[in-house]
Amino acid sequence: MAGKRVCLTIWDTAGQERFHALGPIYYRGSQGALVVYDITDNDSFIKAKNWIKELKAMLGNEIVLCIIGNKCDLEKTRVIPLEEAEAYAQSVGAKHYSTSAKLNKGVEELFLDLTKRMLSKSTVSTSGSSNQSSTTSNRQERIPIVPEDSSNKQEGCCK
Ligand SMILES: Nc1nc2c(ncn2[C@@H]2O[C@H](COP(=O)(O)OP(=O)(O)OP(=O)(O)O)[C@@H](O)[C@H]2O)c(=O)[nH]1
Ligand SMILES: [Mg+2]
Repeated sequence: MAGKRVCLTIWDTAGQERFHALGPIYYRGSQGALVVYDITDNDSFIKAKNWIKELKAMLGNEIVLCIIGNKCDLEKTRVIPLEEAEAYAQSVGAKHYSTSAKLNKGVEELFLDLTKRMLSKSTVSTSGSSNQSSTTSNRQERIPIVPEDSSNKQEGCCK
């Protein structure tokens, strides 16, 4: 892209977002996040908003945020108006995209735009003052590893 070879490493939470505590494993050190909701499912939009809230609280402006309304092939049963989703995305500094994974619509455009946004962000952050350490390569190194306190051990989520 723009004369540069770009390799994206993509982590899919693959249903594990049910175990909310696992979230940081996916988003720490990431340059971009894709939060997907189903345009025919209000609950999925609420969950997407919660993820955006967490990503913003944990990573601030360090991450490029994409909010994706998927299943746009099911326009007839849409419950989340496009205007509402776009206005929400704008209000949180994210960008909204519409896709249909089923019909392969909008997916390539989404990844190309995300890559473009991440590249321009990394150029800005690396060309800024040298005492900034906001590039992803060194962000990973700052993850604290805290030993588990057995006296404070909670019941596991899987019983
Ligand atoms: N009509 C339509 N159905 C879709 C589309 N994308 C996914 N689906 C269907 O929606 C259901 C859920 O899709 P998944 O890809 O399993 O969703 P997911 O969010 O990755 O689910 P987890 O990996 O379990 O978190 C499946 O039945 C898919 O076939 C789409 O663009 N249009
Ligand atoms: Mg999945």
